[in-house]
Amino acid sequence: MSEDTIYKADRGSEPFRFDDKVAQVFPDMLRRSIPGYAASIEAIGSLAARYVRAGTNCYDLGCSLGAATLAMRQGISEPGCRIVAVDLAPAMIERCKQVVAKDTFLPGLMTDVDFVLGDIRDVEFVNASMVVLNYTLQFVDLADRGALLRRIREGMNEGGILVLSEKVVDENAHMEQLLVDLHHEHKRRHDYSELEISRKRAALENVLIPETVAAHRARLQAAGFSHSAVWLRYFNFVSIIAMR
Ligand code: GEK
Repeated sequence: MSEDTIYKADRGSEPFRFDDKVAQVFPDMLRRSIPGYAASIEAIGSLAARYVRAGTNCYDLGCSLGAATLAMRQGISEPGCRIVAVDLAPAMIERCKQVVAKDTFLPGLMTDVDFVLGDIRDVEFVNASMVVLNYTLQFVDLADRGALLRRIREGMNEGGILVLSEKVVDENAHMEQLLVDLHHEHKRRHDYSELEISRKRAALENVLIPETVAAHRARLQAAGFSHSAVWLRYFNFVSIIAMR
């Protein structure tokens, strides 16, 4: 796994982009930056085993290098399914194809994967039993998030599930400061320097827009999901399951 050294360099005021440099070091970046990331991937596999029905579609929205796609594929135990893996960044989707092509885990079921280079706001959702937004909605314009979730819900079958993982903010300023401090401490423990942490933070300003857990759950309810629950929280990162 290539080491993420991107913000060892001064990149000036350049906003964060999912380019080739980022794609090359992405697994290391996510592992060291997102507390709970590995747990989210593991649970996506378990949830796929429970909720994906025969002959249905699964969507990995903002798939990056396909970690959630592989977890779903390894978890699915029903025949005739299809996974649609979507990402806006050419560097990500190209590498994702290579990663998935090398997946040799499965003894029997080889669920097909369709790769889509495009915006998740343009995807048509049909016959879906599982939809994954693993740390992706936070990059979508705030104004578009509600409509996207409504369309996802409309394309889901009864009993289908959505996994929504996000960086969040706390309503309380003191709590928010504590959670940010703990996250930065976590990054220092994973060998990011103070300078790398502050450069990355500046680059993500206005690119990654976090919301409160309450805002996410209210939007899910407004989109028509019957209920939702936070199943993972690690500092200011959460993962929510919502049921159709
Ligand atoms: C994982 N889910 O490993 N349409 C399509 N893709 C988008 C959009 C959009 N509108 N906006 C952002 N992306 C992955 C990790 S990373 C999380 C997801 C992170 C894509 C973007 O190109 C990137 O690949 C991904 O969403 C977000 O489980 O970097 O913190």
